[in-house]
Amino acid sequence: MERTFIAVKPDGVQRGLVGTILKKFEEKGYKLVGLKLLQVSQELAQTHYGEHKGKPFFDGLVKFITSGPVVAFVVEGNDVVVTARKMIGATKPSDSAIGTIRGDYGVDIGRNIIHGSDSPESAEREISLWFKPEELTEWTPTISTWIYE
Ligand code: DAT
Ligand code: MG
Repeated sequence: MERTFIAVKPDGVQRGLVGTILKKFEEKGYKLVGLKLLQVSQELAQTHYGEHKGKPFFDGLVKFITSGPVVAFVVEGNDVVVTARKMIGATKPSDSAIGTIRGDYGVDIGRNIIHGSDSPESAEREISLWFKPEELTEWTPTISTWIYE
């Protein structure tokens, strides 16, 4: 089973979208294995977005992600990395299909509500960056046999 890292960014938390977003992942059938609300440090923000260091939007991105609480979570399921990205939508909200999280709730690329890992390798890196192993919980949802054949 694959896992991915999701974060509701400060704009999503401020706008009261945490429950709505969690509900989408729960209703899809993915298993929640880690969840926390935190104030992101400069160091965590810069490491998390390390691939964008040097780009014109980097400083603003770090300032934004550290500007208020973030809700970080890990979900598990078949092909969850690529499917979560589809649920999230394109980086630029105006390119995101209606029905996706960014397509439904976002307007500006710099306030696009949510982060999701872009590959299984990124997911592994981001999960271990944001969560200690003991913060992730192994459990079997009783509905598993109605989600998977
Ligand atoms: P994604 O979050 O879809 O993986 P990304 O990794 O390319 O997108 O960029 C990380 C975040 O940085 C993105 O969610 C919003 C911000 N960002 C990206 N490109 C930007 C741009 N051209 N101007 C402003 N912010 C940008
Ligand atoms: Mg990215």
